[in-house]
Amino acid sequence: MKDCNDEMIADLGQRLLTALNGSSRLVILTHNNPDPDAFASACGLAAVIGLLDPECRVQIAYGGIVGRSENRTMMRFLPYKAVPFGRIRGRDGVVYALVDTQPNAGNNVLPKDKIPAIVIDHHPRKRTTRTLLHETPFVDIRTGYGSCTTIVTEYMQCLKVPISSSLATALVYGIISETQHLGRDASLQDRKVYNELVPLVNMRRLSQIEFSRRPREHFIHTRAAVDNAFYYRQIIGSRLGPIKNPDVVAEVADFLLLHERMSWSIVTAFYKGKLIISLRAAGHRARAGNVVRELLERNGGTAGGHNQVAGGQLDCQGMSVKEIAKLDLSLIIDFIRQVTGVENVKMIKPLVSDKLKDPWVDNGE
Ligand SMILES: [Mn+2]
Repeated sequence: MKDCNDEMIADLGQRLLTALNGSSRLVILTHNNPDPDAFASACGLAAVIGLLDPECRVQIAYGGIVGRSENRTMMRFLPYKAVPFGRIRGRDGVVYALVDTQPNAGNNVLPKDKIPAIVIDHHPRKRTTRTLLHETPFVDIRTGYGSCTTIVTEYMQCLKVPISSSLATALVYGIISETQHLGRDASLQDRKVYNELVPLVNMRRLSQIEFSRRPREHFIHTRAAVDNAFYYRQIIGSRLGPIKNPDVVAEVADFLLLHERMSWSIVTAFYKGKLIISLRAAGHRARAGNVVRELLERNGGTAGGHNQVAGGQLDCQGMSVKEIAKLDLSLIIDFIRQVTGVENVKMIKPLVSDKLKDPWVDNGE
């Protein structure tokens, strides 16, 4: 249990209540295309607010879609319902909390004219988020934490919020999916919280979530990703071209990094007018977040991440398909150059195909 003295508890509860400022409605927003860490953090915060101010109506909402099978299964079993933001009606008088994201980070649907009441996150602050964070009454950003869920769980422990089995299951899945069972970007705090939650978990349910059954599309995506997979020295990657499910990008990046000889994976795809990029690194000190920021910010994109997990996006509005395809390939080459130091990157080799397909010419859909 996190060491909490009475003063700290009173202070944390009071600070959260002060941030809410007596509002009767709170919408907890996750980042777009929410992942388990985002859902679990949102549920944990909902439980905290539920105890601090039972009068306050709390809703959980997100932008984008939930595409990954594990995340869809998880969502079915969450102790609180999470809905697309468009379904939140009557937004007057609503205050907002952001979890696993920050105002103006480019990956959430917080209305442009709103300053959130609460921000809880474990991603580094960005230039774009600083001003709004300054005006946010409650900000807790701990970049040393492997998961945002861990921060919120510590609140529950401090404030003695009861943790049901379904909540514990969500929290543990949030932590283990974000950190690959505490092996990736995890801290001592993540591990401590995990150990305390595990006895409460419904293991059968957790297993159902982690090994969720998949639709046929999953196998189609996997096939396309492998067909398009390339490598250059210790870098593996795949360009997916236009896709319908943005979660596939991160999923494929994780999958490709399973290759025993590779230390980096990069996956790109095009979704809703944006080129999205996912990076994974095998090394604990890879600084993938910095690498992707350097890669994308010089092209006007937004990016962020941790040591081993990172991602970002580039707006392609007004560009032709040909230009986007060219940008897509040049990002890959830039990345390879950045990581290997090779100035003149000549050829990326297909991993299993005879010849690499151009996902922009023929993406099989
Ligand atoms: Mn997270």
